[in-house]
Amino acid sequence: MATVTESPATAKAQSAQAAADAQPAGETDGFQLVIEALKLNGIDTVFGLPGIPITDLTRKAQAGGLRVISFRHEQNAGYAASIAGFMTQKPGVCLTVSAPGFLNGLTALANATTNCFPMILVSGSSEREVVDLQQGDYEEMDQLAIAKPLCKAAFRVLHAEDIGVGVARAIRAAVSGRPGGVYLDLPAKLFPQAIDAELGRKSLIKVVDPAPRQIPAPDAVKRALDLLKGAKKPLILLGKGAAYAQADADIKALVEKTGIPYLPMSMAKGILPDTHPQCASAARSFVLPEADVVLLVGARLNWLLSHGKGKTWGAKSSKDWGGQKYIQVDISPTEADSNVRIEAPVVGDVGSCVAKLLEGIDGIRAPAEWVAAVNDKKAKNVAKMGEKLAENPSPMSFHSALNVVRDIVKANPDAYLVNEGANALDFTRSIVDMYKPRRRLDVGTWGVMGIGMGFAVAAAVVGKQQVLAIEGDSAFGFSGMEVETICRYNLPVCVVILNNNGVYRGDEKGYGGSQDPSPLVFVKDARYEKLMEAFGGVGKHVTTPQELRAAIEEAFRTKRPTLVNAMIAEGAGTESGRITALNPTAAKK
Ligand code: ADP
Ligand code: TZD
Repeated sequence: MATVTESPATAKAQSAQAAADAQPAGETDGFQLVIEALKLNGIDTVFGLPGIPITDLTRKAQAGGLRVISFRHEQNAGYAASIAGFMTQKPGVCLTVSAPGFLNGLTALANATTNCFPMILVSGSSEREVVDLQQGDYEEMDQLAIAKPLCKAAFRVLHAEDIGVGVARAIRAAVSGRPGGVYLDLPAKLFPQAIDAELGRKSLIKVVDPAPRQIPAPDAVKRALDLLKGAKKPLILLGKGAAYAQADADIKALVEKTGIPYLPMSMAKGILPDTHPQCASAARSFVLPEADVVLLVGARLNWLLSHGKGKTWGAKSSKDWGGQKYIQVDISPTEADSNVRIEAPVVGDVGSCVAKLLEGIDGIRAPAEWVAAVNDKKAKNVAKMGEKLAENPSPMSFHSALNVVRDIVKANPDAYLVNEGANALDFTRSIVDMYKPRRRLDVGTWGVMGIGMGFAVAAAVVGKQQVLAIEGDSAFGFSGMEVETICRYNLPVCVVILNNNGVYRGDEKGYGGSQDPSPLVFVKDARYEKLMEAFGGVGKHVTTPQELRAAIEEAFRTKRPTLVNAMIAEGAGTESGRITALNPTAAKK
C-alpha cells in the first residue's frame, strides 16, 4: 500500500518554512482569514488541487486543521465538493488555481447548480489590474464574469478585511432557498495582505441560520390536502430534494399514514427502503400513466419525468399531458408550472411542508382498489425480474453481475453506492435496492459522466463508510486517475467496472471501411485493475458472478482500495441505455 511518508529533511524544511511564515505579532493575513472563516462556519474539509496562487493556502489550511483532499484533476475535486454538500447540507468547498484550474472546476460548479447541490468553488485568480487591462498575466482570465451564468451567485474579495463577508455571503447563497453552486474569486494579492489581528478576528462572520426554514402558507397546504382527499389513484414522487432535506422520518410518516404508493427518483432511493411495501418502483410504467393526483416532493418535472407529458403519463402524444393533477412541494417558488400546470404548489422546505401536510393528513387514505392494482403489477414485474436475475450466462450480463451487487448492498446497507455509465447506470438503478437515505450518489440531472471517483472519494471521506462505485468502462475513464487519490488517502472504496469494451457496448466495427475502430469502442479486454495495482491498491479481474462476489466481499472486509474489472458480454447493453428515445438516430433504429 502506498503511504505518504515524510523524510526528516522534509520535516525540517517544513518547520523552517513555518517559522519564516509566522506572522509578526498582532497581525494576520488573507491566508489565515480564509481558513478561519471556513472553520468558523463548520467547514472541516476542502477538496482541491494546488498551484499558483493557492499552493500555500492548501498547506496552511492543512496546518490549520482543515482536512485537505488533494486531487489529480479539479473536475473531480469539484464533484467531490458538490456531493459532500448534498450529503451534509453544508456547502462543499473546492479550491482551484486560476484560469485552467478554475475552468476544470467549473463543470462541477455548473453541475452542482443544476442538481441543487450546495457548493463553493474558491479559485485563486490573477491580478485585477492586469486582467482588466488584458495585459497577459500568468493564467489570466476574468473568472468572475465566466462563472456568473453557471452558478447561483459569484463574489470577489479584494481586501483581507472583507474575507469574512465574502465567505458568509458564499455560504448563505449556496445553502439558502434552492441550494446550488457559488463562486468565490480570491485574487493572488489577497492572500499575503496583512491586517491587524484583532480587526481580522472581528471581521469574520459565523453565519446564523444559513438555510432558514421556509414554512408553507396555510392555504397552500389546504389546497394540497383537498386535492389528495379527492384522489382515486394518488401517487407520491420523491426526488433528490426530498433526500437532501433530511426529513426522513416525516416523509416516512406521510407515506405510511396515507398508504399512497410512492416512487423514488434515482437519488431518493433509500429515503424509505426500496423493499417497502408501498414502493412502486417495480410498477413505474403502470403508476405514472394511471395516477390521477401526483404529489411531487423535491422533484422537478424535467426530462427525467418526461416533462410530465407523453406516453409515460398516459397522454396520446408527446406534446400532450395525461390529465394528472399535481401537488408540488418545492423550495423554489418559480418551479411550479415549468412543464405542466401545477394545481397545488406548496412552496417551502421539504421538512416544513411535509410536517404541515402531516397535520391535516388524518382521513386521507389511498383507495384499496388502487393499492391492489399497483401491488398486482408489482408482483408480476418482480417475478419477471427474478427470472432475469437468476440467469447465469457466460460471459456475464448486466443482470448476473448486478445480482451480486444487489446482495452485497442488502448485506451492507450503510455503504455508499456511486453509479455512472449508461446501461451500467440504468440497470444498477433498477436492480440494486437501497435501504438508507442519501446512500445512492449518481449522475443526477445532467446524466454527466465523470462524477465517479470524485463522488467516491467524498463519500468515503465525509460519509466515513465503505463505498462501492459501479462504473461503466467509459464512465470510469473520465475520472480514473483518481484511483491514485483513493490509494493515497487509503480510502475504503471498491470500484467495479462493468466492462463491455466500449461506450454502451463494445461490439461495433469501424464505419465506412475505416481502419480505425468505431468511435464507440475501446481496447478489448483492457486490464483496468492494473491501474489500481500501480498505486498499491488491490486489482481483480473477474469473469463470473462467484468471482465478482468474492472480490467485492474481500474489499468490504479489508476496506482496502480495490478495483474489480468485471468482464461482461461485449454485446450487452443498448445504445444510450434507457434514454435511447433522446438519441435521434438510435431511436429510429
Ligand atoms: P430528481 O432529479 O430527484 O427528480 P430534482 O433535482 O429534479 O430531483 O429536483 C429537486 C428539487 O428539490 C428542486 O426543484 C429543488 O428546488 C428542490 N429542493 C432542494 N432542496 C429542497 C428543500 N430543502 N426543500 C424543498 N425543496 C428542495
Ligand atoms: N460526456 C459527458 C461528460 N457526459 C455524458 N453523459 C456523455 C459524454 C455521453 N455518454 C453518456 O450519456 S453515457 C456514456 C457517455 C460517453 C458512457 C456509456 O458507456 P459506459 O456504460 O461504458 O460508461 P455502459 O454500461 O457500457 O452503457
